[in-house]
Amino acid sequence: MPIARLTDAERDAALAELPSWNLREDSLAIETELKFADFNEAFGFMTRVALYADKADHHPEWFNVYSTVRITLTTHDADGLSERDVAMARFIEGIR
Ligand code: H2B
Repeated sequence: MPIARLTDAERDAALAELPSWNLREDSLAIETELKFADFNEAFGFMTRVALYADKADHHPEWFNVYSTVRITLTTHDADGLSERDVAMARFIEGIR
């Protein structure tokens, strides 16, 4: 199901409130990197994000090595960024 892509102004306004997130070079995704004390902390965090993703039907692209988690958010159904990516990034900011 298609969902609206953010306008450049909406995207920039959202990013201004998300200082830990960077716009990917192609402007179609936002990215962040998180460091935890150890794997237990990292995977606990990932579990909380996974439960959110399942409920919201919106899923992160992510990469984990031990205590590091890298996350890319984009909306495939929008071919770019949507409000769903912003909502997920805000959720992540609340628990990181
Ligand atoms: N996650 C992300 N990141 N983007 C999507 O477009 C998307 C998704 N679409 N999770 C959902 C699932 C869609 O494939 C299902 C059918 O609702």
